Amino acid sequence: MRDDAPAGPVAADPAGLRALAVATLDGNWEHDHTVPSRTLYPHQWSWDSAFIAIGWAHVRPARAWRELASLFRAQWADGRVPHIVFNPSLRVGAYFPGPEFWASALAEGAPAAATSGLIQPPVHALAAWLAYRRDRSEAARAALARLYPRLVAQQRYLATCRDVGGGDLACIVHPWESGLDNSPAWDAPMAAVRADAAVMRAYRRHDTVHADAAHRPTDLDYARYVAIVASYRALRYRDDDLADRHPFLVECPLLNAAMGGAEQALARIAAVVGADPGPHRDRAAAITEALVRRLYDPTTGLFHPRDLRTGRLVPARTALGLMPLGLPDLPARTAASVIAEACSARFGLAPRMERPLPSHDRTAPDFEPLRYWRGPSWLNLAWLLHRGLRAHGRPDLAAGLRRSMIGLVARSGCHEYFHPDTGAGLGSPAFGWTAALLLDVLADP
Ligand code: 2M8
Repeated sequence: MRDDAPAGPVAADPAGLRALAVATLDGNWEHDHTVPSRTLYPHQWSWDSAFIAIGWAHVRPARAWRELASLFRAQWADGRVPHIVFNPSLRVGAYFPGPEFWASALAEGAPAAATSGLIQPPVHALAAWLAYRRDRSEAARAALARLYPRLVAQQRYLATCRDVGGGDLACIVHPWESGLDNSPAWDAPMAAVRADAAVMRAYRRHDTVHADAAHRPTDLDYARYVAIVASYRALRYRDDDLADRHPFLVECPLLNAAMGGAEQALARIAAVVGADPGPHRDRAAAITEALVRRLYDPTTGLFHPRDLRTGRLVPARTALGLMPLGLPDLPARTAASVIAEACSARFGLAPRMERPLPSHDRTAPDFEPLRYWRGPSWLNLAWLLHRGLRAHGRPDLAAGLRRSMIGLVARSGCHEYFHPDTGAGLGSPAFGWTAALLLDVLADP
């Protein structure tokens, strides 16, 4: 089956949209978690589960807690939350790279379940907090209390094992850890990874069976993805020697903004479960300070990834650079410059948006409107920016973004991503976080 966009509007009113989103989530529910997509991503993904839990909290709150609990059952002893938890009942080859490629069982401290060895942005504490805000039942409080130490361990892993640059930020060791796999943000650091596209002849890519190859990362991208995993796997996914032995080490603005946001959420959660919020507030402030110090470029008015191999900021202006706006304690002048960039022709944010938010600078020569994270619009990026705009006193822009998100799904359905000019649906047609985050914005006018 190929994923083609529907021809006309799929739902015209909020009730119809809500029904579509709930049906999408129900269709992707799999005993204790929700798959991002039945075709492209049939296992459990880390940050997808967090976004999806936010949606479940609106309609079937018990599933929000099961979703997060099942993910954190696969947490490693060192605190890392794996970016994929494999469903053992699926056939070999249901996804590439599958469990046999990752070989997580060889690593010390890996869980019984087969998982990847990578992480994704830690949006889970925020998800848990938002789920609790909607469902303050005794069962929810108990679930939150069980999650709290695991969320704290997740943060500790990032703040210690992943602070390779020594600047109080976490680094990613693979583009997959950013969640924006083939963003132009990774082109420069990826160019240093030695690989040959011909390597992919030895493997069978699963994504291009279900989606148009022109809408996905290239074979050369995949050859490098495979090479970077092979490097980390050879270290048994240990982080001690990364600086000397690993080819890809980058501080990502989105991942670190999520880490700061997680401390803000943990401070609130701590107050509910009888723990001390103070250390979380202190760490949140330290992360915001480090983000501004290390990743903000006053000449572009945006945040940029820092490549630890060269010590330099990556010049590409991508939507990643807008994401620290989600931190409420971002200095007002920094927030104002990020908002100005978001409103520029590059990203087109406005109270009445003509086109949806792109994932990359529209004016850049390497902007590709169809190719995955190199231009298309994604609901999770819009949702994160929407929160930031509200936190920084721009309800007018937040409302414009909200309308644009709803308009995308009304036109094309719960697609994975959307054409940034026409809004046509791309990728998987029944995608979990699109449905979940739509439920969230519909519920909160
Ligand atoms: C995409 O990433 C996976 C690898 O992790 C893939 O391309 O196969 C990304 O969009 C990522 O952000 C997302 O979590 C995942 C599942 O939806 O798919």
